[in-house]
Amino acid sequence: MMQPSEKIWMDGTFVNWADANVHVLTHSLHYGLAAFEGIRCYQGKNGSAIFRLPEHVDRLFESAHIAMIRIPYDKKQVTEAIVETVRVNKLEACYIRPLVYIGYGAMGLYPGENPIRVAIAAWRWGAYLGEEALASGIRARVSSFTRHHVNVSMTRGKISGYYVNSILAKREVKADGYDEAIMLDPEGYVAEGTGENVFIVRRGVLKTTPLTSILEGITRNSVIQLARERGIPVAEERFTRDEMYVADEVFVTGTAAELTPVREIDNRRIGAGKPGPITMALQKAFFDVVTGEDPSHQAWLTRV
Ligand code: PPE
Repeated sequence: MMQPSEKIWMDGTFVNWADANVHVLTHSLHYGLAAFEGIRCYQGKNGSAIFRLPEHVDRLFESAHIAMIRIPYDKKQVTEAIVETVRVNKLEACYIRPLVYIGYGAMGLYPGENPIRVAIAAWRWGAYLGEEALASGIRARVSSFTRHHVNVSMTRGKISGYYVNSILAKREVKADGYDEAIMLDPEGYVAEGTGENVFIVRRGVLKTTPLTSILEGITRNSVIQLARERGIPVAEERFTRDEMYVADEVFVTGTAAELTPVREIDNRRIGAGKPGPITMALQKAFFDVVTGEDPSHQAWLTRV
């Protein structure tokens, strides 16, 4: 169970957590066309700061644009509402979930003039895959479900309905005792995790899936930059499941998952079976930046 906070921003006003309800005939609830974000706020040495807020707001608007949903606020208003949501809930570190959805009005697939509604919630959310996962790595399995074909779902959009695919994949691997699923694209190349991008390290080169059939992860972008700054060569290239098996290191990135090492895939040990040196160096670099220990990326932090 999640830990409730006090208030949720809904369509311009704060309502009590327990009263943040919608009509059961809300269009998005039935058909899944909605856009959302996942953002983290970290407590650091100079107070709390939201990580890469402008990039998350941009992506929310891009997702809505792809979905042909017109957000009835501008970026400045949404940005201010997100900061305000963290403040009114007096949260030092939290996960923030903005959601843009099609409200109650007409039913049927054509949403017509149904109102577009916006909600922003924030709550305390610790390590997504567990503290142990961050330290020692997870056991993953390649899913029997295929990630979206680019002309089935437009994966540049973080669109609610797309996550049906992720939930099915996640349930399948959890039922079999694994921590996370890795999905292949329709051609059989590695795409992404259910809620993470995938990286491999082989012979000193960091490789990650190109942005053709995956979500354009903001953590992915941050980790690529941190790696390049440390002189680690980065290639955005397709790779296969067996290339993961023989990689020296594998890790996944996401706002929720942060930078989580992968120690086993499809019952094959990855590298030494524990988080490798490049993975751990990048994980430390990431946490140092988000908490302000490393002041070199102040521009990524929005003070609350
Ligand atoms: N791929 C997918 C499919 C995905 O959902 C996420 C984020 C990423 C990659 C990484 O993107 P970014 O967060 O910008 O680095 N998944 C969000 C939802 C997780 C959830 O369970 O809800 C997240 O991490 O917030």
